[in-house]
This record gives sequence, C-alpha cells and structure tokens, in this order.
Amino acid sequence: MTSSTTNDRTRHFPPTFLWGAATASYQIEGASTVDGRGPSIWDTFSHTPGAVWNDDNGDVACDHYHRMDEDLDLMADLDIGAYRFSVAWPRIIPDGTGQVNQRGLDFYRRLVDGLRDRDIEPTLTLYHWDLPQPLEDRGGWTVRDTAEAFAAFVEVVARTFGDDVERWITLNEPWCSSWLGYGSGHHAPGIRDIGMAAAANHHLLLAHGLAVPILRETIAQAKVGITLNLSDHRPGSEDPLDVAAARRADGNLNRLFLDPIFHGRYPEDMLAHYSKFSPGFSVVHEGDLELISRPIDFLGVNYYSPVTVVDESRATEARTAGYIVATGDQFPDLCLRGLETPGRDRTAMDWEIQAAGLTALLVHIRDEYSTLPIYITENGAAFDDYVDPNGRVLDFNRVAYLQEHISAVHDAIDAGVNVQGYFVWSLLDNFEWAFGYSRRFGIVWVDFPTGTRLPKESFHWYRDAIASNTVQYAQSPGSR
Ligand code: GCO
Repeated sequence: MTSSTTNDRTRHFPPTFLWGAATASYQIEGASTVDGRGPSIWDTFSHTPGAVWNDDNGDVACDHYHRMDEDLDLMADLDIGAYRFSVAWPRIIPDGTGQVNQRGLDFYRRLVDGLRDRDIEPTLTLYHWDLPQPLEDRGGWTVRDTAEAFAAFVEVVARTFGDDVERWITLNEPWCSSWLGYGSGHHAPGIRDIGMAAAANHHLLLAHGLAVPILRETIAQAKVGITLNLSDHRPGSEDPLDVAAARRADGNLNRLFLDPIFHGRYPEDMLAHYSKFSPGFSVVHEGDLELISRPIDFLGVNYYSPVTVVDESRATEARTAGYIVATGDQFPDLCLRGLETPGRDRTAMDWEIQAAGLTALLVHIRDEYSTLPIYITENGAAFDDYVDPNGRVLDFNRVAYLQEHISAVHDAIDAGVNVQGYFVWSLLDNFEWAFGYSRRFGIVWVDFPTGTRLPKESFHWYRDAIASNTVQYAQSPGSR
C-alpha cells in the first residue's frame, strides 16, 4: 500500500540551507607560544599533572597554525558553505586587556581571506574557552571585570574583520565555561565551587550582553548570535520526584541560559536553589538582564545526546526498572542521577545516541523561547577510529550518527522549526579538552603528533550530502 513517494527516504533540505564544519582555537591551532600568543587557562590547566587524560595538552594540537592552507583546501574539497572557528583571545590581546598583538590578528586575517577566496562564509566564535591566564589570575569569570575586558576584546576583533565575517557568535557553551570550569572542576580553570560557577554563569552572559551592541555599532550588517549546549531532559519515570529531577537538570543546563537571553530573567526555581551558595547570582546588577536579553539574530545549538535522570533517592527503583544508574553526579547539590538505557548505542564519550532528542529540543526551543533562525553549530560523535591496512578510516558508525541527526534536523524543519544550517563537529580530530587526544570527533583523521591529515569515510559521506543537499532518512533505534 505504500506508494513510491512514501517509500522514498531522500530528504531534501531547503535550497538556502547552510552546510558547515566547526573547530575551536585551542583544540586545533597549537603554536601556543608562537608570534606573541600569551597563555590561556587551558595552557595552565593542561599542564597541570593529572588534569587532562594522559597529561595531553594543546601545545601542538593539529598544528593548524602552520597547516592552515592545507585545512582550507580540505574545506574547499568538502565544499562547505560556512566554517565555524574561534579566535584565541590570548593571541590577540595576550594579557587579556591592553596591548593588541598584530601578529595574532594577522593569522586570523589570513584565515578569513582564505575562506572568502574559497567561497566559504566565516562564522566566528569570539570565545571558545581560552581565557587569557592574566584575567583568571584576577578572578576570571567570577568577576565582572572579565565581562568588561571581553567587550574591549570584541571591539578589536569587530573593527578588524567587520563585514568580512558573515556570522558572529559571542560565546560557545557558556554552561561549560561556568559549570565545568568553576563548578565541577573538570575544565579549566579547574575550580570546584558552586557559588563561583553561578557567578561565572552570570558574568559570561553579561559578556555576551555587552558584546552584542558593540558588534552592531561596529558592523552595520552584523548577524549576531550565541551558541549554547542544550539537551532534551527526560525523567526516568513519571514519579513526581523524577519529573522534578529532570526539571532541575533542565534548569541548570538549559533554562539558566535560555531564560535570561530570551525572557530577560533567571528561572525562579534556579535562583532559589543557588541562593544557598555564595556569591551565586547575588552578582547580578540592576539592568544586567536588559543587556543580556537584547535581541540577537540567531541561536546556535550544540547537541550531542539526550539526558535521562532520576532523583537520587530513586536510584534503586531505576535499577530495578532496568536502567544503568550513574554512581554519582558532578553536581551533588542537584540530587540527581543520570541513567543509561541498556542496549542503546553509545559513542566513545559514552554518550547515548538518540537523534530524536535533537528534534524534541528544537521544537521545544521554538515553542518556549524563539522563532529566530537556529543553526546547529555543533553535532557529531567520537568513535574509536583507526586507519585500516588499506590506509582508510571506515567510520561507518559516525556516518550513521550524522545521518540520523541530520535526519532529525529535517524532522524539525518539517515541524516548522526555523533551522537554517548545520555544522558538523568536527572538521578535524583534535584536542578533546579533559579527554586530550583520546577521543576523535573529526571527519578528517589527524595523525598525532605528525599532523598528517586523512579524510575519513564520513568526510566523503558528508561531501555527498552537501553536494546533493539531501540525506537518506535514518532514525536511531528506539527513537520514537
Ligand atoms: C563542546 C565544545 C567542543 C567539544 C565538543 C565535543 O561542546 O564541548 O564546543 O569544543 O569538543 O562538544 O565534546
């Protein structure tokens, strides 16, 4: 009874849909002391014994600093419409404030020009976690001055690149900078203090709020957005305690960022929860939320995995129901436990694969927050790739992951969500933060430390998707 139309699994994307790839400065550049670059909190952290897997660091990384032309050619070969990269603040203003380092700007000028020469739209992230160390020494994101320093840095970058940059992203994943950096201590600067994390959360958003008008005043046509890492939170059961636990998890990861940006206020339940910690949100000044909620032009969404939780008091029940229950949580104050669904595929990060979570998240953002254009600014997966005896990386699991998630984006478009583009994370295997070089997210294999590049099967698959502006529809198991 199915017609050939309903059997056709080809999903066509809108003609203007933007296909891209993403990277970040500290993860790929290397050259950490070259041409006047100053130290960042990630240099300090990665050189702290035991902080990063295998004591890896970004001193060399993919050596993109010296291999930029080769990487630009890879992008041209892939035929992406846009490239999302970040600029390293310590390359441009090594002390965090004051003196501008022209050689740092020159490097990004070559990159921006190289992209334009190849008809690839530069999408520039102003902050992807490499805070200049001198600013951390004065309190980092726990103090207001850092937001002011960021605004001055943004002005320098905006004046330099102006209209040559197509899209401006103020911050990448401020949740990670604040909650992993100052709360759990898993990321630089490695501090474990919930009250400081909450203060960092606010100062990061303030930095965003200060940056928006600077970009608008400096660049007439600037398209400005922010990138958040968001997830679809589900309770492990319908028990009210588990429903409340999922709400807390959603509050910490999603609502502490989406509510101030789109509704101009912090969520009441989160304010009440964090009022027990100092300084927490007591650092909010009058007028800050007006700054933070100034209109933007698009939202960047990074999605990797759904999150299922129960209240910590219900761990035993969840185990009985067949879940694998985490033994603890990085934020004990939230009193919850993460669940893994047995049998569901996971990536090398141990993250559950569930593409329907992306569709649900996108619909939720549209319903609760905004109909602004959305770009998926990161999505991708780490797997245990290897170069086979024929010299190829046959990463079919990554192809499946991308196919399912891009299909999920298509589902969201079908549901009327204004998704305008997709950036795969990542162009290159790179320094995966606390996991060092042990996790490969690239569609291009990088041989560390020689730096030799080898496009994986997923690169060829993605190139075909871009060329045809379609994917073959796929759904992850158990996604409905
Ligand atoms: C983040 C960052 C990326 C990561 C990627 C995989 O989301 O943590 O934006 O830099 O490498 O997400 O973890």
